[in-house]
Amino acid sequence: DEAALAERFERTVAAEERIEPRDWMPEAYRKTLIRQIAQHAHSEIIGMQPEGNWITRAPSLRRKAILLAKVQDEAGHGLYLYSAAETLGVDRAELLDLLHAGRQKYSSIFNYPTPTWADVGAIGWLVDGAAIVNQVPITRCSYGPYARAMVRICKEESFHQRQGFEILHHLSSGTPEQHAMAQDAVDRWWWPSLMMFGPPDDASPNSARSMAWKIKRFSNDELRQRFVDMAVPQAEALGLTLPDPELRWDAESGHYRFGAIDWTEFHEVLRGNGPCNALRVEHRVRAHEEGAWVREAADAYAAKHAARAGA
Ligand code: FAQ
Repeated sequence: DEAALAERFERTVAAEERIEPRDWMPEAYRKTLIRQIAQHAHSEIIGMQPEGNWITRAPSLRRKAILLAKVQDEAGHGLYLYSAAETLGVDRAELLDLLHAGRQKYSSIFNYPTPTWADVGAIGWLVDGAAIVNQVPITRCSYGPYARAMVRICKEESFHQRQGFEILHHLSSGTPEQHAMAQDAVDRWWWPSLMMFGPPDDASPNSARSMAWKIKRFSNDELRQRFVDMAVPQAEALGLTLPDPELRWDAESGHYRFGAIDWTEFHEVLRGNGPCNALRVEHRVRAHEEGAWVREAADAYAAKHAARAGA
């Protein structure tokens, strides 16, 4: 009966074992996972756009090959994640419809523009850096398919982060114009990267339950702090500064203290009013419509095979 199943679920989670697709799970657990995994998948595929903007204009063949591979990796991450969501009983097509209708979210970070080549470096260093800090703990998520997808994704993200760091290092130690371009990109991406971790703990409605279910292992603020502590020495190694006059080492806590985040900006971006929200969704919907013939061809092919097998 339901009470026994619920007890078994609680025991499995408490014992650090995994919940698998065929196991009983509370409806709210399933809904939370679908929400988070879908949002994560949407972020991966919308996240292809800001950097995709530079594929045709990368400054050398080598840079272009690396960037192409990175953007393809993001498409692959999207696919793993949609597949993980499908194990919970939803259809990828359904999730895409919700994204296109603005009824499911994707990460706020991908609503900012990429006007210069240095933005590709800043995204790799800061955005992939933040993604790693957030996602490594998800390799221990209580839901098996999501946890396993994260293992491979994190390996690829750490290559992405290093390529971003290397682009910025190259620019930072180049001509004064190149150095200024790198600094400008870091100035624009720093605060939005801190917002990727989500609202502060006391304004995060989902955290308590997701932590009790071991979907989330650390709070939004804990992970944000971990990211700042990692980024500050890396910025020093790059010879770049972070745009926060209040940033300082606090020996007592063993952490860097940082200034106040502009949560009004975060909420505006979530409401669809960021600099590129409309552009990102329009582009995604257009790509989906232009790809309709591929889906139709695949369906026709599958139907033909099924008919032949039945004959
Ligand atoms: N943007 O109660 P909480 C990548 C929403 S990395 C937009 O704290 P939760 C790699 C949140 O959904 C980016 N919305 O929520 C890459 C909730 O709304 P809802 C993707 C945000 O879930 C790199 C509401 O605010 N990574 O793609 C954001 O417990 C380079 C209240 O928030 C992931 O998705 C935000 N930043 O914690 C690709 C990681 N923050 O749904 C290309 C997995 C919060 O109730 C290029 N996700 N919201 O309407 C998570 O770890 C969690 O979902 C959090 C939010 C931490 C994002």
